[in-house]
This record gives sequence, C-alpha cells and structure tokens, in this order.
Amino acid sequence: MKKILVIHGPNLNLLGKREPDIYGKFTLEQINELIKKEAAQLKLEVKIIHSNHEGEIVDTIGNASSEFEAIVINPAAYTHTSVAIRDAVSACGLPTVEVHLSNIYSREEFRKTSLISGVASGQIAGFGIQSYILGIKAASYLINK
Ligand code: CA2
Repeated sequence: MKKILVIHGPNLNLLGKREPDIYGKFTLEQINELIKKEAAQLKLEVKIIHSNHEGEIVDTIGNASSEFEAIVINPAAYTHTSVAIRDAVSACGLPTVEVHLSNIYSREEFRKTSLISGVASGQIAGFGIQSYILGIKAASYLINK
C-alpha cells in the first residue's frame, strides 16, 4: 500500500483547547482520526506526526522520500518564516500538499505570505478540518495520476 506522511506544525496540539473561533472545536486527535479514515478509504497508509520544532520537521521531511510517496503538511506559523522547511520540501522531491485550517489570505498581513507554497504541489486553505481531507485527496490524486 502507498504511504503518505502528514505533518502538523507548531501549536496545532492546542486545537480545540484554545481559540475555537478561528480554528474550530476539533482537537488534533479528532482531526487525526478523520485523516486516518479518509486515507483508509483511499487505500493509503498514513503516518501522522506533530512537532513544535523546526529542525525536527526539517529532518522528518529530509528522511521522507525513503518511506513515503507524498506529504501533506500544515506548517502552521513556520509557513510564514521557515526557509529551512521550504528548502527541505524542495529537496525531498515528493509531491507536497500545503494545508491550512484558516484562509491565511483573509487574516493579518504577515499570514498572507507562505514561504512553502512556491515549492508545494498546491495549497488548500480556509476549509477548517476539511482542508486536511481535501489535502489527503490531493495527495492521492498526485500519487496516482
Ligand atoms: O490556518 C492554519 O492552519 C494555520 O497554519 C494555523 C497556524 C497559523 O500560525 C497559520 O498562520 C495558519 C496556527 C496553528 C496554531 O493553532 C492554534 C490552535 C489553537 C490555539 C492557538 C493556536
């Protein structure tokens, strides 16, 4: 079975516990259950990791090509700051789908720039937890096309 890697960036472990108006009421654990269900329906194996640490995310992406066929990543705040994650995505050579719960283009100015989008296969933003489901579907499409 083809395997995909889902990466949750910093502070996403707070989902459902703080700021529900912006990010919704679902916890990261609940989102992960939905991701696993969607992946199973698409006949994909999925590994899900969360990290608050930029270097750990860089290492994870750097090692991904030996095990996975695609990446779905919510880089969270690192979206707007991390040249290191951008370079890791670019170097790993895997199709990569960038996802965001919120519409980063309708929020503060600093969120309107994604350093990741230019090296991702595409971006999905603004659909709450559905952004992850759409992201898994996009990864499946990219693997099988
Ligand atoms: O909309 C998204 O998915 C974001 O990637 C979420 C990031 C934010 O920095 C990006 O600009 C957009 C924030 C993730 C932290 O989530 C929290 C959840 C609850 C309480 C506080 C933060």
